[in-house]
Amino acid sequence: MARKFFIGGNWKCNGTLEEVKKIVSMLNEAEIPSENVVEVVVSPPFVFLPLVESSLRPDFQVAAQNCWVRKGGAFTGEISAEMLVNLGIPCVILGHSERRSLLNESNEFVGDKVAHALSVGLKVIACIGETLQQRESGSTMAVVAAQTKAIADKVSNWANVVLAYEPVWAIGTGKVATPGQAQEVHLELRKWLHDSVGAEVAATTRIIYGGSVNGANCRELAAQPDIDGFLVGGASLKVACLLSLMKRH
Ligand code: G2H
Repeated sequence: MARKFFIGGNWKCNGTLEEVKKIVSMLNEAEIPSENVVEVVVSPPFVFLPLVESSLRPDFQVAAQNCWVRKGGAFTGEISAEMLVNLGIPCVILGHSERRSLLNESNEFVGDKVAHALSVGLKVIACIGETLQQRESGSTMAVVAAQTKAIADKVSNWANVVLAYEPVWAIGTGKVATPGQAQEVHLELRKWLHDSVGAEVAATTRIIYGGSVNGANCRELAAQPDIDGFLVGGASLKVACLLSLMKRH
């Protein structure tokens, strides 16, 4: 089965109410390839989720940028996966490197979060990726395999998981991985999934790339056989840039 190309826009901690309304209305008016060709998900900050969910065109989906590791309760400041489901939010980004590094989210914690989010019916964009120091010391594959294993240890059904390979050194730096660098890791990840999880999961799971993707560099990356889409940060806030990504992949 062909893997449908996936474009996620991660707005991170950006935007005012007015800016978000403007982005949504520009996306709504845009002519883009049909949803049969590309799956589009935008991920606003929590406070804008209901607005975006209720006003965004129905062929695009909405994702939260995080959720709590288990059922809600006395966890001040957290948002539970159940709340997202209750709001009609279908998807969540988990394990982003900004949370791994700034908030000390461990591989095991991310694995638990992925498992819990899936268990309540959310789709998950699970992020993995190595730092520059890890790449330079030759441990890229060991790092991303350990991050993926922590998810695989807790998850048996991968149907609702998209794996996002985001090398930390490429995130928000303007220093995008070359198509060859990204393809090499995606291929190794697919092999890892094949050997450690199963042939069907390896063949069907979308592995998307994130890290300084924009309209100018996306075409060559998208042409790589194991790159099934993008998770886009900065460029996704510029609607023209996001649209050019959808049209050019
Ligand atoms: C990585 C990416 C989106 P950017 O965080 O997930 O951000 O495209 O700004 O590098």
